[in-house]
Amino acid sequence: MQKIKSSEITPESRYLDRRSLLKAVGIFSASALLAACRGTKAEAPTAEPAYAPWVPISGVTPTPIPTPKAGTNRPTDELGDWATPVDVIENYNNFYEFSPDKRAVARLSQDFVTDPWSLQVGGLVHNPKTYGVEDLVKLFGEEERVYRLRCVEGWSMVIPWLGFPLHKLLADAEPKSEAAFVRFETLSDPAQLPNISSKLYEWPYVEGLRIDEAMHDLTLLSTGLYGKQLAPQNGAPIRLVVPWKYGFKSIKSIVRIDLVAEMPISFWMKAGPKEYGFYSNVNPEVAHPRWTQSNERRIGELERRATLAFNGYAEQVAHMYIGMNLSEPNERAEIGTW
Ligand SMILES: Nc1nc2c(c(=O)[nH]1)N[C@H]1C(S)=C(S)[C@@H](COP(=O)(O)O)O[C@H]1N2
Ligand SMILES: [Mo]
Repeated sequence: MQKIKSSEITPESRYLDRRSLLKAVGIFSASALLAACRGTKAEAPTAEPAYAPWVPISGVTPTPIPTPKAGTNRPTDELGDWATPVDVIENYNNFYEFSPDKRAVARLSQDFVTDPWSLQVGGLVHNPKTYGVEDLVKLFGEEERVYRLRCVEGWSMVIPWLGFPLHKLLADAEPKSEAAFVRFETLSDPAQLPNISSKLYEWPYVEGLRIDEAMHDLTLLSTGLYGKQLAPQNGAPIRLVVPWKYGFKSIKSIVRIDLVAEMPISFWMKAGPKEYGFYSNVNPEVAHPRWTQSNERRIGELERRATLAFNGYAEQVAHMYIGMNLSEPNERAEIGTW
């Protein structure tokens, strides 16, 4: 695997410029300094440049979200936790093609054109096909799945997704026997995605799953949330949801899905090979090099809560990782059958 040094991604001069700029406008908080210093110089860019995850956003104590009253349309997950309110889900987003600023993505993505949209499925399959996104729900149906989303930065939400299991689409494509991984790619249209001009990252956003992970019934292609179509900021018109992995695996606004023989190198593996690995299963035992993963902030709650192994889905998915060294950061060591 080719590793890209952070020095190649972020030239020193650029880094210093950004620092002095931030200093000049007076927004260089202690936490930002910490994240920025570590994130760009010695190491790789971070998924969270603005604040360290154990510090509340902008130093402000978040307003607790009251427990919904009976009769509201907020469902709970299978652990009994309330879904995060829809306006929070739609206004706190990681979507780097628009901006690394989570609170700016909703605004910047308002005019994103998601109709017409085609999804190309190919690679090592017997039945390559290009689908109009409007046909997908007709072909594969739509169901609600209330899943936890745990971002690698240390926050989480509960989201009532609409969608269909990816295995339905894969069955239609008929993977060849050599297909061992699935590679996903986001749209990379510079006219629509302002931040893909950023040289800090290598575009398009790419993600991957091992084929058994992709075939797992929890793995969803999502077309909506809270009973309506996805907003652009949440990855319209179609995005992946893999609830037992860190949120960055759940790639948004997908245009291509390819069955491949080799492990795909993902966007974050390129951006920070020491920090983000292929498997990236939620694991409270393995710290990120710059922060703990043992706990998380459920958006809307004051107290941090313990992070669960495989984000609470261990019973369903842990068997897929038997024989792998899960204590290795990023779980890159491949032992066993793969
Ligand atoms: N194409 C693309 N997909 C992406 C991202 C991104 O920057 N670009 N961010 C990821 C990260 S880090 C997270 S936590 C989730 C956030 O999904 P949400 O905004 O719908 O909650 O999307 C993931 N999918
Ligand atoms: Mo994330």
